[in-house]
Amino acid sequence: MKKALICGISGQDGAYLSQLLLNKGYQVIGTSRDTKASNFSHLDNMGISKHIEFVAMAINDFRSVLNVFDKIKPDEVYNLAGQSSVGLSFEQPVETLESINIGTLNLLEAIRFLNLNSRLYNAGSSECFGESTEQQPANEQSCFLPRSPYAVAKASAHWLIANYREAYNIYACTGHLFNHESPCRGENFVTKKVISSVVKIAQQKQQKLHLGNLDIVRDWGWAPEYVEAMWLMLQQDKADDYVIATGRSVSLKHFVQQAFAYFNLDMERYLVQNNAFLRPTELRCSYADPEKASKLLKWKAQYDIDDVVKMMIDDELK
Ligand code: GDR
Repeated sequence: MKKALICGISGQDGAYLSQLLLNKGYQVIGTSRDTKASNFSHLDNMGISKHIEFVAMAINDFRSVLNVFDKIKPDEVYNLAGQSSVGLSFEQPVETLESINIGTLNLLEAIRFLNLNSRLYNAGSSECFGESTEQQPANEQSCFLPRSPYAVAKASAHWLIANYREAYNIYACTGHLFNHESPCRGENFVTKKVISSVVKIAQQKQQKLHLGNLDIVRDWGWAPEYVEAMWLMLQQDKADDYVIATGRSVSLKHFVQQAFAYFNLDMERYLVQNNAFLRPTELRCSYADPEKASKLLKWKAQYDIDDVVKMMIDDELK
């Protein structure tokens, strides 16, 4: 039985990836900094916690990473750990760089030091590319122009993966996933905030929805299918980096409009633009070209943003 180690298992992607790997017959081992204090509610709700072995690991502590790798000797490692909020990275820049950069380096060093054959997936981000346009969407050849501490850290981690792959022949990949959403998203991300607020407004439990910049444009996809791309990256003959996205970008305004339209409500009556939610620097437009994944991984998104809005609302109403 193949062993998969999911570093940072408690979030949205950790939950869907665990489900996918268990269905494929893997032994799944999940890490979090403190397994006793962590919240594994997504895994509990999916009814899969009992099939997962949880181990405590602080990704920014080499001794801790080395111990876990030495004990488990995983076939596949998925690095989903570290800061995941772009907004929070402006408030916690040091923690962001430490958890993402030192964290990724510790995983690579553990594989190198123990001379393991583990294959490593590293969660990159569309944020690395900075601004892109419909005419020139970001792909694997695009240069990086990060615009937040989070994006700077993810760009640096990308190069660590690329360097260790070349220098030590480690099978390591970065997946630059564009925004991917689901009912398991935390409320600190805009899609979940919008969906749960619009549902409350429709049920007359909330008056207004406060948001920052409504003109931002993102490629929003469906998280449960994005984890399949992570797995596929580790099943190839050669390790490589990939952009994962739907190929369709829309504005936040469009997203919000769709959510209110579900209940036949007029967005303008409830929406408040609030500067408290603006970021010091903002990535305005993000467009993706996911052609390489389609050609080499045979992966293509089945759902786009309009499906995502509907599926998130349907779940919220359950
Ligand atoms: P993002 O996701 O920063 O793209 O990173 P988020 O949902 O936080 O923001 C998306 C865009 O919406 C704007 N926005 C608001 N955002 C939040 N959170 N709350 C608001 O009230 C609000 N109003 C407007 C933001 O400014 C931003 O432009 C996500 C994360 O999952 C990263 O980990 C991942 O790498 C990238 O997507 C791809």
